[in-house]
Amino acid sequence: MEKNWENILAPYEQAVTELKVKLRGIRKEFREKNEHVPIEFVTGRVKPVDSILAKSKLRNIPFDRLESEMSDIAGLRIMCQFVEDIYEVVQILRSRKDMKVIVERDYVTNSKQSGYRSYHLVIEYPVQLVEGPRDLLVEIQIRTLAMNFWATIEHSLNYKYQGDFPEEISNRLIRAAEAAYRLDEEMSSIREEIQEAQHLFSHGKRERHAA
Ligand code: 0O2
Repeated sequence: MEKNWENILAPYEQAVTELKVKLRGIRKEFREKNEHVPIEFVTGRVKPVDSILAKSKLRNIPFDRLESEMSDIAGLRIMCQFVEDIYEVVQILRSRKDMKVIVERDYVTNSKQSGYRSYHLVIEYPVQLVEGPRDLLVEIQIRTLAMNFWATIEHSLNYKYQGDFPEEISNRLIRAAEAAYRLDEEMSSIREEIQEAQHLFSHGKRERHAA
């Protein structure tokens, strides 16, 4: 029988929409308190049906176990300026009462062989449906802007080469990952200077607005 994917994915759409609002809310709270904002921007998506099917085939996940075994049908991405912000965001999410962190993978400290770096959380998030509450798995990836730049480029190249990169490209990607790592380190080392400048800039902007 043909599956009604729109109905199946509707709760996941709801989870992504709600979490985007909540995560952007954290950003707003920090800004209003005039403190350094650890979140630069947030994106979210529900995995397209063809990707769900491809992944379930690859991992041998039967349809009736999708909900419990595919943790990234709903996915959020949080981009930060500094590596330190990533850990602050993780701490904030761990302490929230409206979600429960059930898996943590720190690919920031332990990068993948590809050079990929990012902090992954899988959370259990309750959506309120007409028939009652339902706990859904949601994957949250937290990374710096430099890590995001690298992962986005690598992801598109991966799409082209299906993971089978020519050696030249592979080597360049490794070098690019190292450069992104060094960029994060440099930015962290002048973090206080940058934050002070940003504080002065946003303060000035607010005063100009008020005038
Ligand atoms: P897409 O298109 O981003 O959705 P899981 O896949 O979560 O069940 P696994 O493999 O242990 O289990 O998860 P992992 O490695 O913690 O996270 C998988 C996701 O992380 C990927 O999702 C990517 O979004 C991202 N990711 C992991 N490794 C790499 C990498 O080497 N390069 C890039 N660009 N992204 C990576 P999907 O489902 O593969 O794809």
